[in-house]
Amino acid sequence: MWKKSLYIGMTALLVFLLAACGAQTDSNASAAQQVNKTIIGIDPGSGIMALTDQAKKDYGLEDWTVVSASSAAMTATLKKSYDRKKPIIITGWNPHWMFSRYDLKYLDDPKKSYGEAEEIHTISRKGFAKDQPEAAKMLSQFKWSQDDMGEVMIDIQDGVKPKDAALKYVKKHKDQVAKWTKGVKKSNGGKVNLAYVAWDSEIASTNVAAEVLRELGFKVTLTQVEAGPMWTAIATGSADASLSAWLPNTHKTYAAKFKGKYDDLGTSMKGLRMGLVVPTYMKNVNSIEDLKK
Ligand code: PBE
Repeated sequence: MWKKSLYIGMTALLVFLLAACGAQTDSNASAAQQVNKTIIGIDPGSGIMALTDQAKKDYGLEDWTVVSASSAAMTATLKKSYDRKKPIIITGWNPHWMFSRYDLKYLDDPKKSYGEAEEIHTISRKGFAKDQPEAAKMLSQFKWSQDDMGEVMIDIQDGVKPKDAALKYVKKHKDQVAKWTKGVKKSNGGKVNLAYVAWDSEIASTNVAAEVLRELGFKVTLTQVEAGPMWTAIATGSADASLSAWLPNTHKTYAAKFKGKYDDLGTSMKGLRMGLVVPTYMKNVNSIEDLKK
């Protein structure tokens, strides 16, 4: 009998100890303790996951875990923690609707692991501009701001289908669409296959560009893939173009691997940002360096 109660006692102690070692909500605890040395990441092929690996080395955080999932899973986890004011660290980027929905802050990155002055590029397979010069011209003229993209992203986040959110944007911003389509001749069903990755920013841009091309008479198909396969699809010619290339830093490994096998049609957006992001209620952490404490 005493053996059994000792066993129960030991189990209770173990549970207590495990809980004590786990994530703490005590705001005096270090950020490392509060989140149990865990960062909520996104899809493994994304540039931000590679950059986070680099950040772990740069800041001596080798014993931290970066959970890889998808950007949808990351935002779901963020919402869960945020609603309960629980500590959480995520991999985040601009443009993204999460910054208008939640009060969040980037952790300072004095070692610049996440680079600077990132841009979104539109890339195409070799020969696309020759085969479909009008579509290529429109895609190279497609440029917008973070606020513009935000309109579409927020609608999608509110439950509007990406295609409908894109159509709404295109109808509302006729002047901008006129700039994108300036000098572009209409097509009679020319085919364009756009590859994209399911990041909120790229779901928005790809759907808007697709609707503009459709208005011009193109038959557009969208193919959703992971980051690596997206670059491969462009390099091998199985997709025509993609608005999902983040350069010069985020996708530098892919750009180097496929050098000479794709064309750069230009940038659609500039001044992007990436890094580790926390809710502003996590007051004791402001820099990635604070994670060492
Ligand atoms: N992102 C958004 C991507 C590019 C677009 C920052 C999540 C990445 O490869 O990390």
